[in-house]
Amino acid sequence: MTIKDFAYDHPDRDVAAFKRAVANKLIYAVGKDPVAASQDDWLNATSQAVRDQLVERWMMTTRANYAQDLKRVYYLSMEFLIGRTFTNALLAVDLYDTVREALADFGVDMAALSEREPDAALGNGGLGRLAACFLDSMATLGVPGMGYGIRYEYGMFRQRIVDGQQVETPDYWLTRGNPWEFQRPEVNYRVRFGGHVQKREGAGVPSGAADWVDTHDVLAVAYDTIIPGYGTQATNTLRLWSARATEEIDLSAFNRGNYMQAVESKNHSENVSRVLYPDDSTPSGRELRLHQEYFFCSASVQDLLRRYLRNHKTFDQLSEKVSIHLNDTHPVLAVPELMRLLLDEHGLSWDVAWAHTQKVFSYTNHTLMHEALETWPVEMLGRILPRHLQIIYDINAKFLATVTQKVGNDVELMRRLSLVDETGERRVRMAYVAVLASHSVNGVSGLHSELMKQSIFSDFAKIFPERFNNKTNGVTPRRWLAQANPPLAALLDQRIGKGWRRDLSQLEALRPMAAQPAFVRAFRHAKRENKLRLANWVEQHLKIDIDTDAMFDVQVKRIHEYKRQLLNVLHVVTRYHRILDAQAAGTPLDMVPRVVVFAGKAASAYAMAKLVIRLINDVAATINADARVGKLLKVVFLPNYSVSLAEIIMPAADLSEQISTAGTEASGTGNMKFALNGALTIGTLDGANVEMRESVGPENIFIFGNTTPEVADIRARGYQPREIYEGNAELKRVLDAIRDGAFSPGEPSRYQGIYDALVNWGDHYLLLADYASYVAKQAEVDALYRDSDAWTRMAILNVAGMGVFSSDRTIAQYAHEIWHTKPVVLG
Ligand code: 4GP
Repeated sequence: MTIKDFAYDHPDRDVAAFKRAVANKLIYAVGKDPVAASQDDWLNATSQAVRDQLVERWMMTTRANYAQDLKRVYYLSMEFLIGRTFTNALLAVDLYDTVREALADFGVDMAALSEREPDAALGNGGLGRLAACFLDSMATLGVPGMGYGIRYEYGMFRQRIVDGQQVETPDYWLTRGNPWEFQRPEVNYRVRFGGHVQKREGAGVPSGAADWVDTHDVLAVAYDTIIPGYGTQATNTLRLWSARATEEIDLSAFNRGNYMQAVESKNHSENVSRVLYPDDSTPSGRELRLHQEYFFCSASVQDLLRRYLRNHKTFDQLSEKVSIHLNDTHPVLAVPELMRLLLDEHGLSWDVAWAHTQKVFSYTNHTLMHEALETWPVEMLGRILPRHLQIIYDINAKFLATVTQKVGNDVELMRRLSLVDETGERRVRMAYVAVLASHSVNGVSGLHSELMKQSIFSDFAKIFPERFNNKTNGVTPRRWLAQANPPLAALLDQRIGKGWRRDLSQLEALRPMAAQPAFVRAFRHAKRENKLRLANWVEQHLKIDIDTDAMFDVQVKRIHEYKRQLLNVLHVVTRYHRILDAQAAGTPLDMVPRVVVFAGKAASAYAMAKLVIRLINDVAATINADARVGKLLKVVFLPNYSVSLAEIIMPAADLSEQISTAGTEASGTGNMKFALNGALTIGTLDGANVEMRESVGPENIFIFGNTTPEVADIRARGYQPREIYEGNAELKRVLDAIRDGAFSPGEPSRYQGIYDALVNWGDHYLLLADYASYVAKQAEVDALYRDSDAWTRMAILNVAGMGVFSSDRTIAQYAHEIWHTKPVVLG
């Protein structure tokens, strides 16, 4: 029986049929009379009708995966920053116009509907968004796989700006239900915590097996979302786990009439999947986080073993059929969990289990920041996951023994290599567990992968040089060009055809068009439409009027000191002073008008990042209210940065700010999205900026600042930011203005801390060292912008050079070089 035998008639591209499908959903699934239906009801009904189009493909793909017994990739990630699904799904099934017309016939505006869909913000930043782009590319390339993560009820917090300051509010994104997910109550696993370990003894018991007893258990219940591929029938699944209490309520308490206590323990268990940790590159020492990590690792590993065992009687073929990819260290507990299951539940010997483990796992590192490298106190691990701590100890002991065998007893080396950091409170270094257990360890840009080998993993890179490799990040052209930028997408379709959506290297064909005046005009026209769209958003939400002729100079990303939003602010204030000086002197000022746009969230506990947000808002308020400035300079901070807001911002940018201290940004992906949408980049030689420069040509990108070796050199020589401050009058004036309350007259000392951090406390990220070269480069940017044809030609060449930054290219490399998977064949 094929799935088609059961499938009901497809509306395909037939508007009347789709109208019937939507009306059916509205009446029978949502339970609403069309005359009484709200916008949200229509969105819900339409989403379900669109989802139906995906289900058949999904079942076909799943059947084919089983029939072909293909190797599957399990992508384990604490974060999937998906954003909205509706438009993405419409484009995938090629029903965009059909659905728009069908809804229009009902008097419903599809654009307004799609704006009502909440973002699935199950991630903090780059790492989570990368995971979402990867799912899209894996489906599109037919890589049999599955994303595993947590179904947080509260996603990334919503950011409001109140009196210039970030205020966090909870993001309960499921208020109106989620039409895209399928709850699978029958797919559930017991996840255990606490208790203690008993050695298992007796004849036939493999050495090392143990029993973990007296645990508190939580159930992990699966929720599945279909991930459609583009231009293919292939789909994948994102399986997210939600926590349920194992016992609905505590019956004895209930019988004693203590209702509150009865539900309390249930609530406690279910807290595990309640909320996403709003941290980015900061450690979170909270026990709940450890529970979350183990919760989803355990459920995922149990689930994938169950699937494997459906088709296989022994574990001999495990590594031929299963790849488990660790998206950073958050899922590393999957390593001792797999070992535990193989040893204790399936009776394998240690050596066999460990050999499987090493063949199955691979790991991506996303940051070199020392403070972001996860470690767990031995005491906490031992209390919450006693069996896993034992297993980690055993892995460590065996590893150190083999090293000793090779190099002799080098105590210092052992101390550095040990999975347990013994300095101070003993802690397990999760990144080391990942490196040791994986056959592949990759960074996310050429520069980062090199630095990773030289810094955090230098000892391991000497022992296992063959494990380390690079996979430069990419972004999906479906969401970040086709969906986000309809005017440019339409222009590309007309000039180079539609194939770029699945093969982004086709953008190369644009190169000669940079010399064609008609194309240059059309390209500029598309940019203008996008700028208008953003200007409307700003007018609507912030009541600020921005000029679309001005250069849109944009920096949007998480707020973090290393990303140096503050350096951007120093430049803004420099321009402000220049405008005031010219006004005062009555001299004409030939300055390119700019709208400087910021957006991004600060981790809720990161005081300095929050202070930077406040400064940006204070500077914006001062400059925007200063009549002397006029149209020359506007500053806007767009609140609540999100995937859906990024889709409006990226296409509208003229200039993309990628200005992190060299050696700190692992890759960046925003840098790619901007350039793909025709913005020029001003940036340091950091992360993937380095490869972008190669790809678009050094003459088509504005690179400034100290390089990674220069940064190291400056630090080694004893960096003295105060000398730079004293020696640069313009910079000094900017910093003094910030320090003295020019932007915070009601509280003049508000930004003393920022001044001190830069001038007196060492300027850790070398803003002052890069200031002069940044400001000089900005002058070159201005000069080019005055020649709008030259600017647009360069923007076109940037788009033309971005083919290599498709996540399809990245995933093809992962599939070929790390996972060794073959694509599914659909009949
Ligand atoms: C980010 C990195 O900071 C960014 O450079 C990179 O592009 C992105 O991962 C994807 O690889 N890291 C995080 C994190 O988001 O939480 O560490």
